[in-house]
Amino acid sequence: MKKITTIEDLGYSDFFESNRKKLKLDSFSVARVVVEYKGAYKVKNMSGEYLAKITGKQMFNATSREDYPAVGDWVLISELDKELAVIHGVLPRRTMIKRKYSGKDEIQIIATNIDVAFIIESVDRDYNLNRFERYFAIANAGGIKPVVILNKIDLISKEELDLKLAQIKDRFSDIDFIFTSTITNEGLDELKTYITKGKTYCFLGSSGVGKSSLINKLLGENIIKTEGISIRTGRGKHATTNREIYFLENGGIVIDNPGIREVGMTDTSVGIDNLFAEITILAKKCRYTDCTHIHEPGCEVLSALESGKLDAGKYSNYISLKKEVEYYGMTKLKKREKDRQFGKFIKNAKKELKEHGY
Ligand SMILES: Nc1nc2c(ncn2[C@@H]2O[C@H](COP(=O)(O)OP(=O)(O)OP(=O)(O)O)[C@@H](O)[C@H]2O)c(=O)[nH]1
Ligand SMILES: [Mg+2]
Ligand SMILES: [Zn+2]
Repeated sequence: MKKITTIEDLGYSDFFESNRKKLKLDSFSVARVVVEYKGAYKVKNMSGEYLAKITGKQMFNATSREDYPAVGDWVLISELDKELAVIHGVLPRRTMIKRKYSGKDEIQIIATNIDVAFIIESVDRDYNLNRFERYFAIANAGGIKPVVILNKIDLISKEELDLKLAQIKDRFSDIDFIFTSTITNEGLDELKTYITKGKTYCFLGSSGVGKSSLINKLLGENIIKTEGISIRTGRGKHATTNREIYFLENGGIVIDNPGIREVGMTDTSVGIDNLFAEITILAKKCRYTDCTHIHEPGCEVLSALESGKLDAGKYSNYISLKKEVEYYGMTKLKKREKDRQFGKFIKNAKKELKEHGY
C-alpha cells in the first residue's frame, strides 16, 4: 500500500476544500472514511487512522440513510485520542452510488466521491446483460462513469470469449469493457491504464467474481483475503464483509466491496433516461406526453420495437427499471405520509397530556 504523505493522496480536492470553507467548520479536522463497520467507521487523515462514531446529535437529526457517513466520504472530526474520534458532519458529496435492497424500502449507499465504478462479472458464470444495465443506471444516476470488467477469461475458450464480446458490443455500444484474468494476468495492464493518481475507483459485482483478487493484483501483494467458490452452490462465499479503501502505489484509490446480490433502483429516473438515450429520444415523439410505451397508440418506442430498430432486451429492461423507480417513489410517499400522521399523533398526544395537566 502507498504511504500517505499529503491529503491529496487520500483523494482530497478543491471541491471539498471550498465546501469546507463555505461551511466555516475550521475547528474540526477533515478525514476520509476508509472502512464502514456496523455502527462505526475507520477514518483516515494525515495524523493517522481513527475508529470513529457519529455524534448523538447527528444521529438524532438524520432523516434518511443519506445523512449518515459512507465509505468515500469526507467527514469533519474531532480527535479524542490517538485512536478514537467523533464525526460531526459529512462534507457535500461529489458523487454517490446507491441502491435499494429488494423487498425492503431501505437505501444503501455503496460508496461516495468516486470517479469510476468498475462493474465486474466473471465470464464462466451466467453473466447477465440486464444486470449490467442496472449497474449502469445507478452509476449514471450518481454521476459516475461505469466501466465493465469481465474477469476469469482463463476459464473459457477464445471462441466463447469472442461470442460474448459480440453480444456485449451489440447491446452496449458506448461502454468500455476490459477482459481480465488474475491467473494469466491478461488485461491487468489495460486495467491499470484506467487508474490515475488521486482518483477513486469502486469495484462492484456479485460475490466470487474476483473483485478482491483484482485489487490484490493492483496492490502488487495479497493484502485482501479472497475465497474459493463453493462447489455446492457455485456461488462466492462472501469473502469480503466490509467496504474498504486501499491506496495503490501509483496514487489510485480503490474501494473493495462485499458481493452485491441485487441492484435495486431508487430515485434513479435521470440515470435511466441518460442510459437509455435512444428510448428517451423516441419517447419525445410519442403522441401522448404521458405515454408509458406499453400499450398506447402512436407510441414511437413501440413502433421502433416492432420494426426491430430497438433491441427487445433493452426495451423490456427499460420498462422494468422504470417501474421499479415508480414503485420506489410511491413507497417513499406512503412512508412520508405515515411519518406525517405519526408526527400529528405525537403532537395531539402531547397536547392532550398538557390539557390534563401533565
Ligand atoms: N480462474 C480464475 N479464478 C479467479 C480469477 N480471479 C479470481 N479468481 C478466484 O475466484 C475466487 C473468488 O475471488 P475473490 O477475489 O474472493 O472474489 P470477490 O469478488 O472479492 O468475492 P466477495 O468478496 O465474496 O464479494 C477465488 O478463489 C479466486 O482465486 C481469475 O481470473 N480466474
Ligand atoms: Mg472480495
Ligand atoms: Zn410511447
